[in-house]
Amino acid sequence: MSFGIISVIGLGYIGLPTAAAFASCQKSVIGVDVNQHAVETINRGAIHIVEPDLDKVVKVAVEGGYLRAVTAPQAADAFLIAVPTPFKGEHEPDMAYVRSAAESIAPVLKKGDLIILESTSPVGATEQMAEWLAAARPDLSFPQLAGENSDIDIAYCPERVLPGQVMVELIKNDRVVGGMTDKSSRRASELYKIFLEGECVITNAKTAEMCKLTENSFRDVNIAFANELSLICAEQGINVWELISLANRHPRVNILQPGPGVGGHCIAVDPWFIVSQNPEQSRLIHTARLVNDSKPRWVVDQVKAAVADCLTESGKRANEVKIACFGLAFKPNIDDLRESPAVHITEMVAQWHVGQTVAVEPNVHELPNSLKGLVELLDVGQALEEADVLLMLVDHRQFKAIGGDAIKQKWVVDTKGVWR
Ligand code: SAJ
Repeated sequence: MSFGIISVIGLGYIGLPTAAAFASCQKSVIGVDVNQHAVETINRGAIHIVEPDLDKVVKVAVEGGYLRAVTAPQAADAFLIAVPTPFKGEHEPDMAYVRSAAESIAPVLKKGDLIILESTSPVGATEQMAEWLAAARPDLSFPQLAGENSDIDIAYCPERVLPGQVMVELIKNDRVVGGMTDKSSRRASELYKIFLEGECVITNAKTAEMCKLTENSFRDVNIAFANELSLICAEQGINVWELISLANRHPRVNILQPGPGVGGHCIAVDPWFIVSQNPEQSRLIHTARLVNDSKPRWVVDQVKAAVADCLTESGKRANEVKIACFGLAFKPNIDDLRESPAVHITEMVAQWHVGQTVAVEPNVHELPNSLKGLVELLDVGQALEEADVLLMLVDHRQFKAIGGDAIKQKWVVDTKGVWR
């Protein structure tokens, strides 16, 4: 059965690009989001998030009449759920948004519909979602009881696009499709093939759920290795970046880069889903999380040591020392400050330091709430001119372009090895 209308629930960093990708293939797409501002913005042909090239695709899709946004679900032939799955309490996954998305589409479901969960989820989430749907619609049959003959098909298909490159990776990356039945998998693959150039690789729902968690945990563990090396190298007086580039010349070694910590809403979150479901078995994954989460505090200690040296050597009083923090985003060349270690470190530094702390972030015009009234936002030139201590937190292209001779300061804490 073909898909006349496709509905995407959740129009954020994943849902909106996905909706736009279907619409740009001349499919009729209904985007649903509880955020009225997002819905109005999209219906004007504009976007409420920052992602290269997304604005153009959304504009064309809306103006062509293929994409429209609404605040409450309407009937469709396929529903893709792309809502957040944060953690709560002791790092347990919070499935409240998925539940409420599932319950919101239940009233408009009809025989023959396909539902795909894309949100990063703990193992078993797709079955759990199917249970919520079945409870809401006892008149329809679902795969957990009716198997291949169910009225509704359900699959899990995780997104795996890299923020900053979403519009390319969405089309090119392979997709893992985990249907609750073979029919569900086949239909989900058929749906993605509308815009996908990568391959659809079919498995079951549980394996697909674990696959997504595995990908991000793999990256977290590897970043933790680099971050741990940076601590060891600091003790040993070895330049960690030189060390890594040398070690990476070995044909089977490929170490990632240390930094101020791991941020964003994926890598710092998803490994906890594995840990919370398998606390006994996931010792390495758990430790990697702790290593990465402890890095910001270590960076702050480095800043305290640099300020102490500055006081001794310059003869200034602490309140006369100005610290400039370069970068607030959670990674280079984006404006996303969510779960950013750079924001957290800047806040800790500013709270500790009695003198002035300033931040430089070329990708934003306004400080996040946690820094308002605490630090001042300066441009690169001013910060280099006025600061006594420099703290490099995010290797944005503008900061990498600063030549070594432009840095006159003696006291530099460089968490990205950019100004070495
Ligand atoms: N980081 C380092 N050192 C590195 C690489 C990254 O410290 O060598 C830090 C970054 O600065 C950042 C954090 O890790 O703070 C995460 O950045 P990232 O670029 O590794 O990943 P995300 O969070 O932008 O996107 C990840 C991707 N997952 C993988 O590469 C396995 C993406 O493909 C996923 O779709 C996304 O998570 C997601 O939504 O789950």
